[in-house]
Amino acid sequence: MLLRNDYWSLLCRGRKKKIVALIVILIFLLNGLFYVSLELYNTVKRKEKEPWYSSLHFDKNSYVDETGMRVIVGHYVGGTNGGNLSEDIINSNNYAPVAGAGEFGRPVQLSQRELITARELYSLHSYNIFVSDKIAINRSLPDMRSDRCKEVVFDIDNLPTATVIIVFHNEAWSTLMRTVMSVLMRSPPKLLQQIILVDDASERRYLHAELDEAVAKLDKVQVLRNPVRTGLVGARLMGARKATGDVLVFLDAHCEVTKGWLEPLLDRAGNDDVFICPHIDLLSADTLAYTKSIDAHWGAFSWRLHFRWLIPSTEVLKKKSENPSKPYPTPAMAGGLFAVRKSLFWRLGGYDEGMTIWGAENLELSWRAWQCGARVEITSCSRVGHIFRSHSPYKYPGGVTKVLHANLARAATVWMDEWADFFFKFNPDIALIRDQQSVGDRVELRRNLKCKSFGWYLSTVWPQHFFPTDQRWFGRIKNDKGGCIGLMPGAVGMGTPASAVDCGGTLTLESLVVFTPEGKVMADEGLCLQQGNGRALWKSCSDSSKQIWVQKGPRLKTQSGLCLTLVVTKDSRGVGDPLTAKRCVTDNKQIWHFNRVPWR
Ligand code: UD2
Ligand code: MN
Repeated sequence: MLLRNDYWSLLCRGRKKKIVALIVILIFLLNGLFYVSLELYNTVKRKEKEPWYSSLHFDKNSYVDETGMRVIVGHYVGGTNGGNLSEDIINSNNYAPVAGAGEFGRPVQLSQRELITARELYSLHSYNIFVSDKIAINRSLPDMRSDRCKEVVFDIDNLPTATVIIVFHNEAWSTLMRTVMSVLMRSPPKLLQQIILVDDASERRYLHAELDEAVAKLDKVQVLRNPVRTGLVGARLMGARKATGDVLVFLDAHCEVTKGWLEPLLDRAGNDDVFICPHIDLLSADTLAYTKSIDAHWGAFSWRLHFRWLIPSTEVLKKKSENPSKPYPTPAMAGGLFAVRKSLFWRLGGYDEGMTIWGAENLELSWRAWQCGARVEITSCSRVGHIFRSHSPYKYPGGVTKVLHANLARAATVWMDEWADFFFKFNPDIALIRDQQSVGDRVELRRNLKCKSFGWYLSTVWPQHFFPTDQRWFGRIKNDKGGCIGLMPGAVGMGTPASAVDCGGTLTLESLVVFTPEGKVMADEGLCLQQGNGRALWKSCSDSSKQIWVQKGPRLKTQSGLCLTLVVTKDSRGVGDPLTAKRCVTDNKQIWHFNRVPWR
C-alpha cells in the first residue's frame, strides 16, 4: 500500500515531472475557474434576457400552447379603464416617434424608468401605448410571406377594388394611424378604392379634431362618426353602407399589414362566394414586435361558444403542405380581419344588427356563410399583424356578461338548431335571456336563403368537432370511489395531467364528456383523454391510438389491455387524484359508472 507521500514522490520524481504535474494541476484549476465564470455569466445573461414585460399583464387566463401560440382563454373580461389616470392623460395623444424604434417589426425595449410610466399607462388600451407612441406610424416591416407565396403573380388589372373598413372605439392614436398608414403604404393604389374609419362614439379628445386633421392630409381616407355607440357590428355596417369598392376588407384598429397582403384577398374574394381571412400574425401587446404566428391554424369554438384557434384537420394540413399558397377552409373566423365581395356580404344579410358592442358576430357570420352556401377560408399569403390583448380596455354598457350573453343567445338561437338546446341547457345564465331575443328577421333570412342545418355544418365543415351528437354517448363517467373524468376548472392547455373532478350536484360542463363510438373520451376545448408515460393526460384530439379507450363492462381499457385507474392519493372521494392506465386487477378504482345525460 502506498502512503500519500510515496504517491506524491512517485508522481513528481525529478524536476521535469514536478513541472508537468504543476501544469496539469494549473490546467485543472483554470478549467474549473472558466466553468464557474461561464455559469455565472449565463445566469446573469438569462436574467437580462428575461423580458422586461414579464411582470406585465399576461394574466393567468392566457397560456402558450405546445405549438408556441399564445392562447387567450378568459378573454371576456372588462379592463380597468385607466385606473387612476387623470383626464388629461387619458385624452392626450403622446405620439413622439424615436428614430429607429420598432423598425423592421423589431421589439422596443424600455429603460427601467420608462417601464414605470409604461406600466401605468398600460390599462388604457391593454397594450403598451408607451411603446406604440415611440414607433413611427409608417414603420418598416419584413415581408412575412413564404417563398411559395412570393412566387404567385396576380393580374392587378383584373382584380376587384377594395374598401378597407376600420372601426374603433377609444383606440390609441398611434396604433390607429399605424393601421391606416400600413394599408396606404402596402396596397397597390390601383386596388385601394378607399379607407373608411368608423368612430364608434369615442370619448377620447384626440380622436376628434386631431384625427380629422391628420386624415385630411391623406388621400382616400375618410372618417365616419357613429352618433351613439352601437358596438362593432353597427359601426362596420355604417362603413359598409358607404363603401364604393367591389370588395369590403375589414380590419381592427390595431393592425399592421405587410407586403402583398391585399392581392391574395381580392383575388379569392373576387372569384368565389367566400369570406377570406388573412393569416393573422402577432403584434406583441408589450413590445409591439411583429412575430409570425403558427403556420397552420384554423378557427373554431368551445362548448361555451368561446372562439378558439385549433390545429386544422389532417386533410387540410396535407393539402396545405402540398400547396402552401392555396387558401384553406376554416370552420370559423376570428372576426376582425376578412374580405368579402360587397354584393355577397349584403346578399347574405350583412350582420345581425341586434348584436351590440362586442362578441359572437364572428361565429354568427361564419355559420351563416357556411350554412347558406358560401365558405370561410384563410390564405397564408396575406399576412396581417394584430395586437391580441388579454383584456378588453373599454366599457360594456350593462356589463360584459350581459352584452356577450345576449349576442351569443342570438347567434345560437338562429343557427345552431339542436345544438342551441345543448348550449342553453349547460349555460343556464344565458338560457334565462333566450326568449328575450327578437330574432324573427334573422330566422326569416335563414329561411329565405334556404340555409343548411347546423348538423350539416358540424359533420361536413368540421367533422373533427368535439360536440355531442345523437351517435355519440354523452354524460358522466364516474369512478366507484367517487370523482368523474373531466377537466379541472382552470386547468387549461394541452398536455395537462388528467385527474378526477368533482362530479358536482348540477350538471357542469367540466364533469361531462363525450365518449365516441371509436373510443375517444372527449372533453370541452377539443381535448381527449390520452395515456401518457405513467399518467393519463388531456391532449388535443388526434388520430393517436393512445386516445382510444375500449369499454369492457365497467372498465375502460387501452389498446394494450391496461385499465383506466383512479390513483387515490388522499383519503378523499378521489377528486383531484391522478388518472392513469394500469394492469387490470379487481379493484373498485378501476370500476367506472357510465351515467348517460341527454345532451339537449
Ligand atoms: C375579436 C376580433 C374582433 C371581433 C371580436 C368579436 C380579430 C383579430 N378580432 O376580438 O374583430 O370580431 O373578436 O366581437 O379577429 N370596437 C368598436 N366598438 C365597440 C367595441 C369595439 O368599434 O363598442 C372596435 C375596436 O376598437 C376594434 C374592433 O372593434 O377595432 C374589435 O374589437 P377588439 O379589438 O376589442 O376585439 P378582439 O380583437 O379582442
Ligand atoms: Mn382586436
